[in-house]
Amino acid sequence: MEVPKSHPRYESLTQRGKIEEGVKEGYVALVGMVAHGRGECFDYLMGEKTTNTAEKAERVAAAVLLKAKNPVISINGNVAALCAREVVYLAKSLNAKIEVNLFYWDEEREKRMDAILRKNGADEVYGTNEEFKVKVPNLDSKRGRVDERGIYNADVVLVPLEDGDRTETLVAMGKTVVAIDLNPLSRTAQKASLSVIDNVTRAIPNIRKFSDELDKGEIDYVIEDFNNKKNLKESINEMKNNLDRLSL
Ligand code: PTJ
Repeated sequence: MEVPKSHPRYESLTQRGKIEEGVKEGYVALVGMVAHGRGECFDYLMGEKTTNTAEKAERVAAAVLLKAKNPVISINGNVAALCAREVVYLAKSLNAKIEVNLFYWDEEREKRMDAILRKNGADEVYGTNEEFKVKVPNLDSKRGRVDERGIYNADVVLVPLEDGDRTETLVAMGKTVVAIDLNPLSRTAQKASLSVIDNVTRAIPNIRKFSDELDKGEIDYVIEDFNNKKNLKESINEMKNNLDRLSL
């Protein structure tokens, strides 16, 4: 459906349309619609804009990714539908790999993911070749099969819209996990090394902007000066304060 730009819910309806299109094209899981709806609800609570705490975390995410030796951006169906091109831009600016990782895995979806990422400018896509797949320890879901050239050997993994199990496993493997999740209470947000509580459609371009702006000399300081647990708590307070304002 064509949404007129003047519609007050233009942005939200456009995102829904992209998810719907992805389902029709066979690369977004049907359950991806449910996940998107949950995200919308939290986005509403935070005022559908990047909050101060999210912006802080996005700047640190850029610093962590710039400092990484082998950074990898993990992509699932929803992320590909919402912002495949922005992910490719970010990967290029960070010299990071893009790896397809699906919870509701099937071969056909994986192929379609590969195609959609290449259509959006990716030169190389990891995680779509059986030859290089290895299993991470203690994770039985399909997410546990990763590319040995990518996530398996990554030091930093950016995981937008993730499930908590894998975040926990990757952290236990000694990796720095940067999660993007609108729900600050999710296990992913709680277990990640760095939690960006924002819509992936805003977070990815913001991280790229910060990665372009950050001076090499300030990277270590930006990382050391940040306390994830504290910032996460503040992000919950921001939602609370936003509700208080609205209920006055
Ligand atoms: O493509 P697949 O097979 O890997 O499946 C992807 C989904 C997203 C369906 C799968 O990972 C899943 O079921 O995820 P969950 O457990 O529902 O978690 C999704 C999380 O992402 C929830 O905490 C949502 O609040 C959050 N979320 C949804 N939309 C967005 C979001 N976070 C950031 N930006 C969004 N646009």
